[in-house]
Amino acid sequence: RSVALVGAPTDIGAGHRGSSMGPEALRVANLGARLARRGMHVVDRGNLTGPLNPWAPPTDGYRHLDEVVAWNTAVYEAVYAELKEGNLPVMLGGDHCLAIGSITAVARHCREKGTKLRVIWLDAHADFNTSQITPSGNIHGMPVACLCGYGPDALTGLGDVTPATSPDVFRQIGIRSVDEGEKRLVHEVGVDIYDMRYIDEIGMKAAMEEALADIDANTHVHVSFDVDFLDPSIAPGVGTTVRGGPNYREAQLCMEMIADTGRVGSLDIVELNPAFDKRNQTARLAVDLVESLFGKSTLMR
Ligand code: DIR
Ligand code: MN
Ligand code: MN
Ligand code: MN
Repeated sequence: RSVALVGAPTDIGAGHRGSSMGPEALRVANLGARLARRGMHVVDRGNLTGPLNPWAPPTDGYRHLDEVVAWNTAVYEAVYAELKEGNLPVMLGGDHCLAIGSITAVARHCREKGTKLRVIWLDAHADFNTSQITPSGNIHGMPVACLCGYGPDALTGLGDVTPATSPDVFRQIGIRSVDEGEKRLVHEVGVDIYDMRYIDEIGMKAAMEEALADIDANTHVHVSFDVDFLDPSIAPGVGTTVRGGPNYREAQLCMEMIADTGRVGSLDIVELNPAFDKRNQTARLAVDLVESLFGKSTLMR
């Protein structure tokens, strides 16, 4: 079993340019070598290709819909191919719209294997906007909605089954910025959201225990790691910083507890934007946390 790094260098779904440089920043921060040092067999598949960013205004509530579909089709096919080969895909974004493709692929893999899917969505944002309620038209604010069937046919129907998933699959951690219409929708559909107030009150440990409850030997855990999950004081290299996120130790504990399930089967690392970073520190922090997600700990191994 290999870890397969799949780069998706685009900022097509974002409101700032620059997350297209994310895959290379993660490579420069030694992601591959760090995972190899953990005893994992790592293969770097290089980067997928797709349309350039036309930097156009939204039409009918979507910016760059055709280009987002093209990139997600490429991600879907690449991630599905890795899972089919028995590999653990790590999608290097790119902006968070790419999770539509990767999680649609993971959902198909789980259906074919008869495995239960659990998505741990680490983010400052709920990413549950639709074309009707989005304040921006940016599709990186819509992937969870699309995966649950709320979105354009071209994105909700990427895979073999539509919708690819349902809200009960998701556990969202670190949330602290949800738009007005989005608030109504996440309540209506019942997304399980561990927002920062909840984490402040009960602590990261208890929150993660709840979010990871009933993961069993037959569960595939997909982690979708939006780097803006982290507090901007430690992770400035993202387009949409929101203050009040998890600090370094809280983020480490979160990753370590996910690792302890032993069920991580796929990962997205998204929204890293080197144009906002300083000395690649946010990429290096993301790599540090991903090592923990794959089992690095202070005293063991
Ligand atoms: C905002 C920003 N909710 C939007 N979303 C972001 O435009 O829909 N998601 N940055 O990661
Ligand atoms: Mn996001
Ligand atoms: Mn975000
Ligand atoms: Mn699997």
